[in-house]
Amino acid sequence: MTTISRNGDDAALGGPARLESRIERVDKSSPADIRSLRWTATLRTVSLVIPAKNEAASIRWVLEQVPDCVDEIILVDGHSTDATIAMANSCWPDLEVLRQQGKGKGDALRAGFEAARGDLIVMMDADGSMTPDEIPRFLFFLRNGYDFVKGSRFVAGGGSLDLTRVRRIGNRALIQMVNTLYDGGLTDLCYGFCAFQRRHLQHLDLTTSGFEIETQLTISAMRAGLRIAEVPSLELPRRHGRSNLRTYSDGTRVLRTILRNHTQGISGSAVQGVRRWIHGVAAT
Ligand SMILES: Nc1nc2c(ncn2[C@@H]2O[C@H](COP(=O)(O)OP(=O)(O)OP(=O)(O)O)[C@@H](O)[C@H]2O)c(=O)[nH]1
Ligand SMILES: [Mg+2]
Repeated sequence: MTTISRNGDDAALGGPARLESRIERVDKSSPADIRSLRWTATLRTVSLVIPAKNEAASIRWVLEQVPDCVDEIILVDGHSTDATIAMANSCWPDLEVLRQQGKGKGDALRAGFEAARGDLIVMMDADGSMTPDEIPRFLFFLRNGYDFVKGSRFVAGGGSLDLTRVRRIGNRALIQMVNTLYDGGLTDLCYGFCAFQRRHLQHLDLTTSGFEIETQLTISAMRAGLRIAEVPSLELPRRHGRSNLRTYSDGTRVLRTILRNHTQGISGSAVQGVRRWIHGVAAT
């Protein structure tokens, strides 16, 4: 379990103040203005969670483009040794910074989700590979009946200028596996631009610490019966610095996440049988 340390109290950060201001607006609306009251009530507040590890050179580019529809930004810093936090604080005054106690992108995201207060949570990377301009697309679906919205690089309108050939092949194989085992119709899997209704967080039952968190999120959403949408997203190359992803070991963790959770039907029994055989009877 991750412990969270916030850099200052809520009032000093001004984060909740922004959320409350919307609630106040609703309370003070005149009864005559019932239509606008209904409209405001359906807006719902938005938290943006950004995991960042040594992204000082990119974070300004990201934060400067965050659209007004975002009410709260939570940056989860992964023991950065550069000026990530200072740079982020300088360009978004209301920013909330969590200093991650554990390790890994998944651990960071779980800490950020726990701290988020918005009704809708959006997650995106800090390296400039995802464009905040796309956030309203995700929110549109969440505000129109969907529970979980995934960015996809492989639907019309999406794309990637970043994927290497090996990662593209690996991602495709893993998507195929998920679609077969979980009877899904996904077009993308290992991509960290997603959004969901915060009230479903408890059903997602997130436990992983590394890059496999995106896979666990998606599989958990499918198993929980959430209404899922995919929206086109363009992945750009990271703007500066080095990737934290290790293609083969992180790919293996994704594979294990897919197999660990598959327990349905004949193929589920077979997968769990093989897992028990490899790990001994104690496999869970
Ligand atoms: N807080 C935190 N953030 C992390 C950690 N590892 C990665 N991140 C962030 O998670 C996001 C995705 O990580 P990347 O290293 O860009 O991984 P990737 O996008 O698969 O790799 P590239 O395509 O090469 O950029 C970035 O914003 C990282 O800064 C971590 O251990 N802690
Ligand atoms: Mg990246």
